[in-house]
Amino acid sequence: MIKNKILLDWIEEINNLCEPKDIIIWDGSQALFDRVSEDQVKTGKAIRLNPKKRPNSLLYRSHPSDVARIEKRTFISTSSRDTAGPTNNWINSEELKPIMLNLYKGSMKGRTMYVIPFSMGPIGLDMSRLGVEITDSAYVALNMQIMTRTGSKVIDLINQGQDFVKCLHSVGYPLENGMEDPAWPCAPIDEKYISHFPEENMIWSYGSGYGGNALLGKKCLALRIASSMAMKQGWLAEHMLILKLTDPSNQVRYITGAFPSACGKTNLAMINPSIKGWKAETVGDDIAWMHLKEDGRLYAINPEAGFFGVASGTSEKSNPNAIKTVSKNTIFTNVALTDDGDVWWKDLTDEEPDHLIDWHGNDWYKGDLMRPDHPNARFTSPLTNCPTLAENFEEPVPISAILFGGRRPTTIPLVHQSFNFKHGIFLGSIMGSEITAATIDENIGKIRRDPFAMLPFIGYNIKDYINHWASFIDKTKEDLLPKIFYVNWFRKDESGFLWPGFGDNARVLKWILERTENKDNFQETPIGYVPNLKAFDLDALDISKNNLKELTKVDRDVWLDEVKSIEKYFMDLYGDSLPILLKDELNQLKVRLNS
Ligand code: GTP
Ligand code: SPV
Ligand code: MN
Repeated sequence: MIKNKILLDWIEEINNLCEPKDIIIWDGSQALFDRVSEDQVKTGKAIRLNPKKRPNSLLYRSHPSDVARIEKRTFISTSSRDTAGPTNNWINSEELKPIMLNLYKGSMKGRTMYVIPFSMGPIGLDMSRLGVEITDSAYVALNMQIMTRTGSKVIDLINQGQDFVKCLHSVGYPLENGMEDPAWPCAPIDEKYISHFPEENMIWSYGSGYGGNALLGKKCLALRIASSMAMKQGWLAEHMLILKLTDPSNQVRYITGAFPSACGKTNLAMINPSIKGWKAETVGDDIAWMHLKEDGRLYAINPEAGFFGVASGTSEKSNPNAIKTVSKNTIFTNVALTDDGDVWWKDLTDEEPDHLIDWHGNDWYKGDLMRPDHPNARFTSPLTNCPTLAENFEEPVPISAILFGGRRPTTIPLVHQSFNFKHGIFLGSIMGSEITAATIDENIGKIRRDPFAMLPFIGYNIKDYINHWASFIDKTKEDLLPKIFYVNWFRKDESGFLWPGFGDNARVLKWILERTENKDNFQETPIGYVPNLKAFDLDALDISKNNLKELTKVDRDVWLDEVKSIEKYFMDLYGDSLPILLKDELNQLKVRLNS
């Protein structure tokens, strides 16, 4: 039972503002989950998949305009533009609030309002943070149950006086008397707002029901609001996977990896190493919260309780552990439906089925030009479904290496190590990647810089973000900090990817862990240390000599062009406030390339 006055008052306030027909306090029980799921199926919002094929699983089809995060309608709202900085859309909070309050007025008419108390991170852990999402979307409630720890234990902590982030969400489709409810209600694009108020630790989302726009514990709280809290409190909230690696001598180490959306975090987090004697286990696939502990090392937790993963491309061949993870208790969004009540997406099987119902709900036949699934179709599954989940997945784990990466068809080698932590921050700051379908954008496929894979997720000024990363150098010993690497599984030539990727990425991980122990397995180049191929595990690897050479080559002319592009990027983004660290590192890179 909720006793906390702040929470009770807030529920009352939102009830009066949004005028829902009734209220459900989310208790996190399976019984409630089942009851709401059943109701969703009965009212035609969701399809229950064939329980013999996919037990306890649902399929949702979104509105065609509501298929991904929408960055141009995502705002950091504060009292001054400078706190949000150049990477965020900013609106003055005093200006935005009346606009949004007007939208929220009566916005839940005819709908149930769900009050969902949740914990990001294990309930009660000092590194965890609490939130309460009020939403009029059952889809959101069901997904939050999988993605976060919800229910009465969280209410107990709030009753004891623990702070929580107020997260308000409405699909923005009030049902005035007798109106029919569409399968996926949402508001037109210009009425959508995904707004963050870091000065008040508050989130207001309106008009979208999709993933990162609506499951407010995820990108909104665990990255945008948390990154701003982390800056003030001396920790890091990052868009990173967390992986546990055990080598043939049974030594256990942990790494994190920041790759932009749809660039391989879930895949690496569930890797089946192709090299003998190595074991990989999953801790997290999207977000890492990292704190320095008394021993001077950086420890990470996964604040989430589930996976919200990209379906497309996931197959028994590319990611068998994800295939097992989605075998039951899973919510699918925008995948295709098979004739026997199961799901299908591009590349799930080599052979396309003869007939499907596509993500719009229309017939689809083999050979049709339009694909039957959306490229950003997703699965929502509990962490505990994952066969490679580490048994200690709820403990903070010490990080030995941080990987940055992205989709770069040229220029960036398969892997290189930074000379030190400071240089590593520079590598994070210049990351770039092809834009993917994880966000609604006309420029899919074009390269954009995505520093630390956090471009759409830093909740404050990026210059302060860089300086915050730099502050860790003074807080502990360089030796104790994770070593920083830049990886690129996506180098291409005319015939496609140069590197086989997936399970073979373990070869790169092995090299990386050897580097953390200063093994002599490298060659020095102007951009950092790259593998010495004589000391790189090529055992039973099917790859041409030429591809390997290409993957580890650092071409000075190409890099001098890259430097020009970085200089322009830094100038456009930071202008006069380029952090000194970045200025220094760029100068040193130029010197090394010209010597
Ligand atoms: P978000 O959930 O959006 O943050 O994405 P993510 O970073 O977790 O990406 P994910 O692992 O879901 O991979 C996205 C796409 O990249 C999928 O289609 C994968 O098949 C593909 N992919 C992942 N790893 C590799 C790799 O090593 N090589 C190649 N060629 N493709 C990969
Ligand atoms: C991403 O886009 O990085 C995702 C999916 O993980 S979403 O939750 O929609 O942000
Ligand atoms: Mn992500």
